[in-house]
Amino acid sequence: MGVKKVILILAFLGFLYLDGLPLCTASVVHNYTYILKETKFTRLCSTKSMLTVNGQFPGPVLRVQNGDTVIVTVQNNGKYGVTIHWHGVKQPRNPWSDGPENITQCPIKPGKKFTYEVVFSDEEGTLWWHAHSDWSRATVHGAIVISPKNGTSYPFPKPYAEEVIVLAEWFKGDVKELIDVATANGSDPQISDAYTLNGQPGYPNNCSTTTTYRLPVVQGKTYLLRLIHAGMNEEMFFAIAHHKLTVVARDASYLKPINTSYVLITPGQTMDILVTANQSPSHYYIAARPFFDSNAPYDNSTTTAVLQYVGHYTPPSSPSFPTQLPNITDVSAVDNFTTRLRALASKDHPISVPTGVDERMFITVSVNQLPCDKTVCGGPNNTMLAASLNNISFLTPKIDILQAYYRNLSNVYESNFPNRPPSPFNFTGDSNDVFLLPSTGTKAKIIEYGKRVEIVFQGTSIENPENHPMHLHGFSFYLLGTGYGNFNTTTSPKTYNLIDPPEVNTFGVPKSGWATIRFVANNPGVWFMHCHLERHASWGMNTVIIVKNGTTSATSIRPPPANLPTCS
Ligand SMILES: *[C@@H]1O[C@H](CO)[C@@H](O)[C@H](O)[C@H]1NC(C)=O
Ligand SMILES: *[C@@H]1O[C@H](CO)[C@@H](O)[C@H](O)[C@H]1NC(C)=O
Ligand SMILES: *[C@@H]1O[C@H](CO)[C@@H](O)[C@H](O)[C@H]1NC(C)=O
Ligand SMILES: *[C@@H]1O[C@H](CO)[C@@H](O)[C@H](O)[C@H]1NC(C)=O
Ligand SMILES: *[C@@H]1O[C@H](CO)[C@@H](O)[C@H](O)[C@H]1NC(C)=O
Ligand SMILES: *[C@@H]1O[C@H](CO)[C@@H](O)[C@H](O)[C@H]1NC(C)=O
Ligand SMILES: *[C@@H]1O[C@H](CO)[C@@H](O)[C@H](O)[C@H]1NC(C)=O
Ligand SMILES: *[C@@H]1O[C@H](CO)[C@@H](O)[C@H](O)[C@H]1NC(C)=O
Ligand SMILES: *[C@@H]1O[C@H](CO)[C@@H](O)[C@H](O)[C@H]1NC(C)=O
Ligand SMILES: *[C@@H]1O[C@H](CO)[C@@H](O)[C@H](O)[C@H]1NC(C)=O
Ligand SMILES: *[C@@H]1O[C@H](CO)[C@@H](O)[C@H](O)[C@H]1NC(C)=O
Ligand SMILES: *[C@@H]1O[C@H](CO)[C@@H](O)[C@H](O)[C@H]1NC(C)=O
Ligand SMILES: [Cu+2]
Repeated sequence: MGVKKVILILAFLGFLYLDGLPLCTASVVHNYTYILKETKFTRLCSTKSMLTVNGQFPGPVLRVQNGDTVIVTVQNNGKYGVTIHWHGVKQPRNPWSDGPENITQCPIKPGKKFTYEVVFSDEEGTLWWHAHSDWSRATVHGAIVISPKNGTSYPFPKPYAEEVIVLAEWFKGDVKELIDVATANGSDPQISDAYTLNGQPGYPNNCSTTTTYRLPVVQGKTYLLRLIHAGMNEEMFFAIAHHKLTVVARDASYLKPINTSYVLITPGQTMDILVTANQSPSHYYIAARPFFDSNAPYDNSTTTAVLQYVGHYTPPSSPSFPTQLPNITDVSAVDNFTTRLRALASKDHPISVPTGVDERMFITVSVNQLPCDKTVCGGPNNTMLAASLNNISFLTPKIDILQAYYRNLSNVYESNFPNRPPSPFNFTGDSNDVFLLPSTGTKAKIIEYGKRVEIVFQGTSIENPENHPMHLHGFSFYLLGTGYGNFNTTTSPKTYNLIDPPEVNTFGVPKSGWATIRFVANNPGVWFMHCHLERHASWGMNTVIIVKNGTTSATSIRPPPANLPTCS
């Protein structure tokens, strides 16, 4: 997982002198070059060509310090148009470099390039980058490591070493073909053939035992694992045999340390985890397997790596497996972990939860069916599977919404995404026939700059209830609470954590339950909001939040960069 750092320069050589002491106000700019290209990889005994960045899977690691800026020139030498998203980077005033296809830019066409300016502000910990076009992120993704600023340190003892761990999903076939076929047919897409940990399926997958990823550790030392879930369609449990984990950050925001024997991570999320090599020198399996609790098809396999103590000893013929790794349908294991998350909320890492609310939204999150647009479709009862927010299944436009908004183009999107579903119903009851059929459209929600926004996401039992990891670009936000059943405006808010809620960018809306987030709309721009299960995003479980300019240039969208990809 080598870093392909091309050049490192100081951007501003502005030093302030105060009583003769130089106060460094410099911000550092890093230049990276990403070449998108088809590369051959062999996994599970078969070889395929797939889209990669710089020929690597997972892709290169972006390494920055808190507050830096990264210039990434993406040259597309692949076969189709692609965009790149910097997941969890807020990009203040700079939606132009956010990435989602036809939301903030049109795709970078084969043979063309585009230069992203990735602006870090207060993020610290681990994030990741990934392609944001169709399902190309399956193979085009990598870590972003954000270290503390000079003169500051982690809010925990400095680990001896750190390691990035990327979970992903391996499809033997061509990912673009399989999603194109499923989309045209309205059917469930094919499931993956294995999960990978740092690019390797590991034992017990076929042809994987000798190539298993190995993490060498020195007995007595503490390691910082930067865990990223880059997988497509399933949440996952993760554990290490005989070792305790201490979770210290999520989505590049610090937590009160959580001691646990396993974690649950959804696609899109990142977690910083301390692990001390305090067992007898041996080999131990690191393992991840899905959490899945619905009728949809899913990959039920397990991926492993080996935590391998250095030194002279006789290794076991087979490393021990983490018996504490919860079973696939263990909902209580999910809740026991996710409800423990609390922001660190210290003097050095303060939080500021909005106490009031100016804009209140209630958004239902549903899987639906649309009528078949041909003779035979692959969805249930000859329909096409769909998904919606507030009963609107999102249609991706052919011109990016950011450009349409900035240049005032009509007929690209509508500004009427509603604050409520069309009519109330028993969301988590027997409602299958009520809102099975959604409406379709490209509707955005417009929010005034500076408003305090609260969104309650309500899972429904339409078609196929399951847990939905929702993600909003351009922000991190406070997760105030979650619960099962219908959100109750009287009783549910009484359970909110307004003291130290975790600050996140992706959170699970429990199956047939609700989740509430709060944030200040202080980042002008066009920001995609969607389920991070890729099949639901493909079916339309998306919308767009447009935050208007404030009253000053410092609170307004920056001018567009040169050479934005053209739409056609
Ligand atoms: C932080 O320290 C590194 C290494 O000395 C230096 O290259 C970098 O410019 C410093 N960053 C800032 C913002 O001063
Ligand atoms: C880094 O990239 C920026 C933007 O493309 C460019 O202006 C600058 O010259 C590059 N720096 C170096 C040292 O190449
Ligand atoms: C390994 O391959 C065999 C033969 O194709 C297959 O039956 C088996 O399910 C595979 N095992 C795994 C773990 O994928
Ligand atoms: C995984 O799913 C396959 C196919 O549905 C099934 O045959 C197998 O028993 C399942 N394995 C586990 C461990 O649940
Ligand atoms: C998983 O299920 C199996 C079989 O029901 C059980 O023996 C095992 O204890 C369970 N594991 C956990 C971690 O709950
Ligand atoms: C979850 O926590 C409850 C209460 O502490 C406990 O009874 C249950 O066994 C836990 N479940 C798992 C899977 O750890
Ligand atoms: C679409 O789904 C139908 C019904 O399941 C099936 O007969 C047909 O083969 C599918 N077509 C494709 C291209 O997958
Ligand atoms: C298919 O249609 C029948 C009859 O309307 C209905 O009873 C059944 O629930 C439907 N199945 C699904 C999966 O929607
Ligand atoms: C909604 O449906 C659930 C599940 O069927 C039921 O338990 C609950 O009582 C219903 N709520 C209302 C208000 O009808
Ligand atoms: C909300 O909870 C209160 C108190 O339990 C109950 O009286 C009320 O009926 C609930 N509201 C709805 C819409 O279910
Ligand atoms: C927002 O402010 C910028 C900078 O002043 C300006 O160029 C732009 O036209 C304004 N309006 C929109 C919709 O971005
Ligand atoms: C995005 O727009 C381009 C035209 O600029 C179009 O070719 C492409 O299919 C669109 N992407 C999606 C996902 O609709
Ligand atoms: Cu979803």
